[in-house]
Amino acid sequence: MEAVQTSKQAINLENKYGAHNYHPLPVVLAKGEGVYLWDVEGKKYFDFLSAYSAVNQGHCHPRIIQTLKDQAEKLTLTSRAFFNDVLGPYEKYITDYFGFEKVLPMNTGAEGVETAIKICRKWAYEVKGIPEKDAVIVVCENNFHGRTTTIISFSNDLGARKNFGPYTPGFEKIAYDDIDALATILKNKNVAGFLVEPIQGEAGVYTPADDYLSKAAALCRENNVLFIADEIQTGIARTGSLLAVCGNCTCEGHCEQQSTYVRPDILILGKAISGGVYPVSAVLCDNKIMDVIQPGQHGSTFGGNPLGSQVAMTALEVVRDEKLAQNARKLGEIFRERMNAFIKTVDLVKLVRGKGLLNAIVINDTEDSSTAWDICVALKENGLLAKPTHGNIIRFAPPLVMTEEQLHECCDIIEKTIRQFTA
Ligand code: IF1
Repeated sequence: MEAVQTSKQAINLENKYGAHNYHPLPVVLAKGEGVYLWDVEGKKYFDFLSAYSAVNQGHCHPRIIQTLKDQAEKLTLTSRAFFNDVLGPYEKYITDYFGFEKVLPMNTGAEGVETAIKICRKWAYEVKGIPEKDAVIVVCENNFHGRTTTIISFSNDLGARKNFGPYTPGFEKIAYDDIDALATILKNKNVAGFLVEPIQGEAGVYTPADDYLSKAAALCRENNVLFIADEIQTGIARTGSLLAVCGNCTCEGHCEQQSTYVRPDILILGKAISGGVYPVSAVLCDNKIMDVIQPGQHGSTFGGNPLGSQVAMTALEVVRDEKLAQNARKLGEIFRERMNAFIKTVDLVKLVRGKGLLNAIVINDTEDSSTAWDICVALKENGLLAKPTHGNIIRFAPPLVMTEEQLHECCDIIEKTIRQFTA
């Protein structure tokens, strides 16, 4: 294998031999540890993206890596044609951890969402009694749930869906954070489920009204519709509680008695469930829903493999042991306080919004301007890595293991960099 000696070499190889399905920031990373990343030339950066909230536990967390190494030397994959000695204990662990009766283990987030869609539809026909092929799943405008053909069928992001048709039918879109719109569409008795992000990440970190999720879940219950929470990006302590649907709870575990907890009928997890070390996703629900899936009706080669299952258990232990939800809550409040104070001093930034350590700033420029991108390139030069979501919005999502001192250092870098554009 040709090891790269320089960043330029790596970029050239990717340009020549790789599909151009991304436009990365011009930095080539070679090492990660905790909140830090190093490029090929040895320059050190703060990571303020966390691989889109997949490395909440920090890069190469020693406990997770050790688990990976130990299991990798024993057994990595059996397929589900046979049992293995890790999957059962993992399934018990994760269902206890999140308070559901069953889990269907998959690999990527999109597979988790596809799995939830299939379970919802099958439940609609076999339990709710909707006529076959008539099930409707309600989604929100500006959603992001992955990039498979069915999922982009209900996206309104042109870049994600153009020329990938014909599209999968059976989805209706409503405005996000609009309870009346949901109440109206639920008059359609063929609605089987409501698939929603507790905070819309890719759309630009849109946090809904405090009572949106609880009212939405209540409407779903009243209409015998499944409330499906996509916590692939907002889950695993990112927003300052174990799940974004936990509301303002700061416990490290999962507690149903918490007053603001909005229990989904189907919970979809991914990304940081494995600490960014191995692709693991999970779909959790109770028997009355999960039991519509019988042998031979759904699965995947790597789903529930012993390596990913072992890694996920350690990654979830780390969230609890290191109180990452509480740290995310505390640091998130400090971050937004500093950004709000800073925004008062510059015209270039309109606002900061977010929850826990999932935040974004909105640049005071047109959607199609390159300012947000240019700021991210300058941030890189100043030792901090972040990337715009859409147009003029920059997402800030550091690993949840960050210390208060490191956060202040990062805020100093962000403020200094943005001032370079206002001089
Ligand atoms: C990309 C961001 C995008 C997700 C939610 C499901 C998935 C994602 C709420 C699918 C994945 C990733 C995908 C990556 C960029 C990133 C992302 F919001 F996190 F920034 F695109 F919107 N549900 N999000 O956020 O999970 O199949 O990727 O494991 O595709 O560019 P996946």
